[in-house]
Amino acid sequence: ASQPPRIVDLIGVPTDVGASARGASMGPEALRVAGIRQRLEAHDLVVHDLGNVAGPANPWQPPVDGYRHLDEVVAWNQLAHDAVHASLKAGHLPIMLGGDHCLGVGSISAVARHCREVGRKLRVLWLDAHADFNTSAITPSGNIHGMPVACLCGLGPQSLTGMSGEVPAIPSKAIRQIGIRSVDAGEKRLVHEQDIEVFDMRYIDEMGMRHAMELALATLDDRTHLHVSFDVDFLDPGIAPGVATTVPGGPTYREAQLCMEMIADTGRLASLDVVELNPAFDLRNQTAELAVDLVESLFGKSTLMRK
Ligand code: 4U7
Ligand code: MN
Ligand code: MN
Ligand code: MN
Repeated sequence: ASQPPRIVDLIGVPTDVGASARGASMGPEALRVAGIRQRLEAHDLVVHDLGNVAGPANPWQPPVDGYRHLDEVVAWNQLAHDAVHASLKAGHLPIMLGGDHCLGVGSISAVARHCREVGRKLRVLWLDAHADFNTSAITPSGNIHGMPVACLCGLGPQSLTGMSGEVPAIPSKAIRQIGIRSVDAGEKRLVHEQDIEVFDMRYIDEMGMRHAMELALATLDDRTHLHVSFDVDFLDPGIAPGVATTVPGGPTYREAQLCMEMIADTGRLASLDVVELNPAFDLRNQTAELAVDLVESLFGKSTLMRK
């Protein structure tokens, strides 16, 4: 069993082609301004800021056949896939700075490909207010940032489902969704059909974040690659206004910290997405600063020494 990588690669993917509100393209720079590099370096990590990948402009068109900007979404995801895969291949820990959540397809397809290549198991934690399980047939918006989990499970256009080299890229049983509180009607049926394990806000209300995370992190072993896909709208909008798709009733500051600290405690975190931060909706970069604070906790920040 290898030690978790200690070199972190920051990969900026500045696009909002998968959303209908503009502004997630400014996410990578807002996270840098909030000091993501310095905060990680304070934890004895070596940080390589690889800068931003460069993809096509947002054409700002209505959906066609249930997809808005499919060609541009594929292009950006291919760039994200290639950058994340190269980072993993180098033995580093990639942090993809989004960008909207359509990029989860490219990032996690790269993780899936890497896990196949090195014979690792995969666990994906999807921290989000939304299930992101729409397809072109059921989407209320056509926005592909509402579809990445379905694509990873093999439901979607071949240009996105096939990105890892296999369809589905990941088995649905590898996924745990946490914080969910907005699921569209057709989406709800698919999430049930695919048997995705969901710890929604009702579950967290009744059982607590601690119990939810204990179950979401159960059965990890030293062969497991743990990927976290952190959609910033996971957080309660009262503390995190800097997203385009706020849903009331999300985790508090303390609940979110506990979630991140329990992930850190596993020692298995091997790749991360920070997506959907939208500086156009933020107040003095406070949501970017909060996201950086929580990322720091994912790498072991806690008030007192525990071990
Ligand atoms: B995000 C939505 F209809 N479900 O598909 C959709 F409510 O990556 C929202 O989680 C999707 O921020 C939100 O457009 C995508 C909508
Ligand atoms: Mn290196
Ligand atoms: Mn999302
Ligand atoms: Mn969301």
